[in-house]
Amino acid sequence: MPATIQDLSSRHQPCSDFLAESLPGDWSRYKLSDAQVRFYEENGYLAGVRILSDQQIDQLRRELAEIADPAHPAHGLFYEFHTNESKDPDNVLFHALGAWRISPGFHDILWHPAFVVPAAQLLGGPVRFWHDQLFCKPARHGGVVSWHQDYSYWTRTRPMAHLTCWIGLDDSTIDNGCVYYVPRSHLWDLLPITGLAGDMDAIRKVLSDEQWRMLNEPVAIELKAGECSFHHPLMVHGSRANRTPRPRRATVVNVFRDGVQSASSEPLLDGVPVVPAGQPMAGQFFPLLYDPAKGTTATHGAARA
Ligand SMILES: O=C(O)CCC(=O)C(=O)O
Repeated sequence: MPATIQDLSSRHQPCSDFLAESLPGDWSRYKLSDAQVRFYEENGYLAGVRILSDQQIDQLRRELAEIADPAHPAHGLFYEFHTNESKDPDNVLFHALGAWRISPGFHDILWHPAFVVPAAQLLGGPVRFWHDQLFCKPARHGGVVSWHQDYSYWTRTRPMAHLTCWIGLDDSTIDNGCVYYVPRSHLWDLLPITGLAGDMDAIRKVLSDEQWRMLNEPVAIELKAGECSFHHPLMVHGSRANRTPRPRRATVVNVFRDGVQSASSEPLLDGVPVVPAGQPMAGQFFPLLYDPAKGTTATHGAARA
């Protein structure tokens, strides 16, 4: 790595002024209502929670444009980088893991109180970082994300106490390929991996007739840029193609409740040292983001929930 490249994974607190307008004040303003928490528990998802200001959206769009270029000097810090996960040029899905190591906005968003406070409520405890993802569909030839459960990809971390937060960097609509959820599918058993791009319905072969019927009655999660949806690790979700003249860009933050352990003696992410099976997930790559019992992580000082 050239000397000038900083790996931001060594910084376990906000490292820029990205959150300057979000941290001060009483964090209880970020709390979900009891009705929202109940909705999540019953349906496996919760949509329409605002995370980002217009200024923060603009900053993330600018940083995304820079880091999506494979010639970016810190490109090697991505855990995974797929300019097109589908390989089909008419159905492009840009998908990358590890932006938090590279650019300040994607780093600091992990500590955003509008994210960590609700996440702690939905997880029922302290929030530890797992990894981030970028999911971007270009205008006109954006591809699908096939129906899947996130935890199918995460069985190497246990117990299942995980949560996903999907944050739009554009308005997402039915036309430009918004996420769809299958309400209450978080009550299904774990399904095997059937693929993430290309064939939207590849999951069909592992579903019962009743599950297939439910899958054909999904809910479209249309969101304004800067809003998020949270979903359970067993929630079946996917998204359709983008044929509009507008891109559909999103950043995703995956977390788990503190105390989740490694269940593998292989590296959990590319380039990350092994966390031996049975050891709690922790260390440079898996920072504790927020502990509701303490009101905040130490470095947030006065900004208490
Ligand atoms: O962005 C999308 O369309 C899908 C995102 C997704 O699969 C996820 O957030 O787990």
